[in-house]
Amino acid sequence: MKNIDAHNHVRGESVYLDDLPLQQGTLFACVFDAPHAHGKIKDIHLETALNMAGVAKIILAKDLCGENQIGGIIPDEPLLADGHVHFQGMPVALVLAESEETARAAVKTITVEIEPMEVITDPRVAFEKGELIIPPKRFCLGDVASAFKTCAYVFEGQANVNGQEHLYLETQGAYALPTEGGGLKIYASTQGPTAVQRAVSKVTGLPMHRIEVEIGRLGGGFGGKEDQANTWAALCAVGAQLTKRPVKYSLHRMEDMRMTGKRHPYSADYKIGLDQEFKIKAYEVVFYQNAGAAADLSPAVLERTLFHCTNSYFVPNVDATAYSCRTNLPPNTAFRGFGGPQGMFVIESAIVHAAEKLGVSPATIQQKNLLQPGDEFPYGQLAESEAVAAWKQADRQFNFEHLRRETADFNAENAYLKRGLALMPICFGISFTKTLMNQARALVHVYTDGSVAVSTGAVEMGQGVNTKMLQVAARTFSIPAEWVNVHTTNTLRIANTSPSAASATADLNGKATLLACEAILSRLKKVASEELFPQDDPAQHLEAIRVENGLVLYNNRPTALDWKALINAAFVKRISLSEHAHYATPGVHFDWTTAKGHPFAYHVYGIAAVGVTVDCLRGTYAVDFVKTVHDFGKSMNDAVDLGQIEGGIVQGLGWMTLEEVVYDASGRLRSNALSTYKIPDIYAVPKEIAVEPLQTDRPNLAIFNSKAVGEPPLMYGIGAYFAIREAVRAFCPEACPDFDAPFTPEKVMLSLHQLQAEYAD
Ligand code: LUZ
Ligand code: MOS
Repeated sequence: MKNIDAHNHVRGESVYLDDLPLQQGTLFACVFDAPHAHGKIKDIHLETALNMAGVAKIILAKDLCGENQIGGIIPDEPLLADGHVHFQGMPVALVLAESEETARAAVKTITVEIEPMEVITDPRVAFEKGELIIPPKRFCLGDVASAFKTCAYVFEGQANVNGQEHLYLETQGAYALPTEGGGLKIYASTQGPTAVQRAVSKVTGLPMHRIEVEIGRLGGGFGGKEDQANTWAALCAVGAQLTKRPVKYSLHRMEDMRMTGKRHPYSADYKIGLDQEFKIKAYEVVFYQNAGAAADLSPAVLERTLFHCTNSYFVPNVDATAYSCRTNLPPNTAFRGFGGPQGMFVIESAIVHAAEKLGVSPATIQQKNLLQPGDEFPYGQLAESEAVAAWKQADRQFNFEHLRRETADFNAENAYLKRGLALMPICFGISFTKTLMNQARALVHVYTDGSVAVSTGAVEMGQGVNTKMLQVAARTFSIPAEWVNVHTTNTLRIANTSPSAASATADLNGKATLLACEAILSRLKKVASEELFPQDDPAQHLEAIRVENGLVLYNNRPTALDWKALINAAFVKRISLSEHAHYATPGVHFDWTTAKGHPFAYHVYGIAAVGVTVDCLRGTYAVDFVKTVHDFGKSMNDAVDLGQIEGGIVQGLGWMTLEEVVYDASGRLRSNALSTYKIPDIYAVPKEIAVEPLQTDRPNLAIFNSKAVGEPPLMYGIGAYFAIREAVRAFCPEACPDFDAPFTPEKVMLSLHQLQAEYAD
């Protein structure tokens, strides 16, 4: 089935926040944000702005009716600066004006006097000074200390990986409308309807039942709107509450880039121990996460780094520690993979380090250590591993030896162009690591004309979740897709939502939709029995009755009833045609006192072979291919899933190659626009992306066995980093660049120039 949004998207008819018709009297918001990264506010000068024609109000922290607090996991984040600023871009004052232009012009006239304090941008410096967001987290398996003593080879090093700007096409924004009796209706571009509702409740002092949050769709989220959409919704809400007028804020790109957090940069120290046969016996790793100035989702992101620190390998002795370090950067936040990719980059670096020192291919070490079914993860869950199956199938379909030979032949023939090849196996746990978040609800109505309306807590952000929800209802009822409509996400219809995140949205909301449809269907079958066999006990016929393709069948034969007649009969009999269903993932649990449990419903596996060509004179490169065998379980929508995989791969490549977030020592974002922050464009995408489904029929907890697909493919992109490294070393075998992602063309050039300096010696 095609993505149901495709038609509207290509015609520009899909309705995003900025497309909503505005109510008369709407005010436009703009934030004055901190020009310094750390300091005490001495004075703020609002006079010029206040005197400008068209400026309706300027709101400061002291004006809020509720609490000046939007921290979700830890209450450490004021909505508006109160006395102190902690990062450049921190909201200080909210200007409301009759037009966007006036609001922005007024903001430009505001000045603030700040007594500067020390600015920390480096997580290791923050760690030295004891600036931790939460106490350290640690995973242990076996006994690393004694294991290292028995290892034939031990290697230690450092790996650094930078952040990433979400660059959703639609910037952050919200529109808040006062409702009768002092309530609020909020249109928000958020992955977390309930998170917005809670934040608005806190800062306005209104109970949650007075606040309605409505979401049509998002022009991308990627994690950037899991928590950080709250700020803009809360600001608009406060504005609407204090002025009794609608308030809208839709951020400019540069405001968005400057004021919002990104993927977390990490610095890590690793120590890896192998035996004679290159089996990994021990792995010790310490992660320093650059959390930024407030907790945001950093503690949860930190946990997922630990959950994925051994990627798809079995390591019998693991000691992994993670520190969430407070710096004076905008609070970093969820981003596709949620800390997992950073953990995986570090163990891949350790393996490549070992392979280079031992003079073997990294693939040799990777393959020998793949998780086998029944192996234990450092957090206690046992793997139902597909890692070996994916590797073998990829070798069969892509012929690794042939790819290696092609690469070597090319390199033998070319002096300045060099190719590199890397394999990147992945393993990603599906479920929110916080067990309570693994629940969802759906509301299904069948109307008297037979048409069906579905509401869930899922937010459509371009990932195609609405298409999947529609498929669940149409397939369960066995009616044509056109008879089903999936509606907006709204906190009045679906309460207490988990954010659309963790790749789990289709599973959680799809299962709730399935339960709702099944409940209605079972009532309908009873009605059908009563209609077809009025004299009999319905129980004796239920088994033989089926709804298929809009018809009611009895023992596989058509009856006088069709779907519409059945719905009508049920309505006449006063049988409920609506259902609100609740789903909670069974079997998941985790105990942080022991750091053990079964946090994930299942894992997604896969492997990519990534090939690149590096121009060793210019430092530029092209990704020639990404060939993957990917564990879909059994995809319920090939087109939607392929779109997720291609997008994820390119986003992962961007993170590992071109995209470089740069803050200077004063905490100012230098890569603050698309002229200075380079994301993959059509020319940077791989020339070939091949996606082969892993042939497996193992049952799983995914909706219709169609495994979660949102985040895992991003991590195939990590292969590009190591493929570029291979190419650099093909040009000059002694090259040993630091493990420091992204591998920008500048860094490729520098590693080649450093080498020339060494040759000169
Ligand atoms: N968000 C979250 C996530 O709150 N918890 C998670 O475990 C998670 N995992 C991936 C992406 N977002
Ligand atoms: Mo996410 S990183 O699944 O919001």
